[in-house]
Amino acid sequence: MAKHPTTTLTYFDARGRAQYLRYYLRYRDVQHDDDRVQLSADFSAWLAIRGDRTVVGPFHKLPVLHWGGQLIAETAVIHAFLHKTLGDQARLSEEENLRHEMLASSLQVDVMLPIGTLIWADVAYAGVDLAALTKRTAERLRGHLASLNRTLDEWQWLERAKQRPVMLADCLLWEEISVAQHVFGDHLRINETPTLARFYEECPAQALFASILGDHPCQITGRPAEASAIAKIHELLG
Ligand SMILES: N[C@@H](CCC(=O)N[C@@H](CS)C(=O)NCC(=O)O)C(=O)O
Repeated sequence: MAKHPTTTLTYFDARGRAQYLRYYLRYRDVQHDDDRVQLSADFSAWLAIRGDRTVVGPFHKLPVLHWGGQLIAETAVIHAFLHKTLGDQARLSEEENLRHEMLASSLQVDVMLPIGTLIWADVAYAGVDLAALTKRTAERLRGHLASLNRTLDEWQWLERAKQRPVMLADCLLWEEISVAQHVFGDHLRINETPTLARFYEECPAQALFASILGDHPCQITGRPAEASAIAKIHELLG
C-alpha cells in the first residue's frame, strides 16, 4: 500500500516559492510528481493552464499541491498542511511549533519576497530607482540575517535540529540562504552570520538539496533573462 496518496506539486520551472517544498518532499521520501510549468518570454505554458481551476486552484496562482483528492493552494497553507500531515507538528512542543512558524513566516516575507521583488523590479515597476532599491534591499537583508542568526542561536536551532528529522523550516532556511548568496554574492558576507553559515554547511540534507539543484538548474523567479538582472544587481552593489 502506498504510504502517501497520489501527490503532485505544481509550480513554475523556477525555485521561487516551491523549491524548498521540493526539497522536503524528496528528503522525506514522499513520492510525488514535480510538475513544472515551463517558463518562456510569453509565458505561453502558464497562460494555457491559468484558467483551469482544477490545476491552478482557487486563486489562479502557483504553487498548488494535489494530495489525493485535496487541492491546496497558498505556500504558507501547503507548508502548514505538510507539517501537520507528515507528523512534524506532533513531533514538536507547542513552543517549538511556534518557532518553526515564526521562522518560516520571516523567511517568506522578509527574505524570499524582497529578493523576488528586486529581481523583477525593473520589469514590473517602470521607472524604479534600481540602484537605490538594490542597496536598500541588500542593507535590510544583511540586518535581517543578523537577527535570524541571533535568534537561531537563542533558540538553539542547530542543536535541536540534530534531535529531529529535517523539517520544512530547515528546507526553507537552507533555500533562502542559498538564494541570497546567489543574488548578492560577496556583498552578503555570510560568514558574518556564523550560525547561518554553519547551518548551510552542516544541514544533514544539504547534499541532497545541492544535488536537486544540480540535477535541475533553474532560475529563482520567472523573470525573463534573470541572469542578467542578477549581474546588474552585483554591478550596482560593486
Ligand atoms: N499568495 C500566494 C502567491 C502565489 C504567487 O504569487 N505565485 C506566482 C508565482 S511565484 C504566480 O502564480 N504568478 C502567476 C500569476 O500571477 O499569473 C502564495 O503565497 O502562494
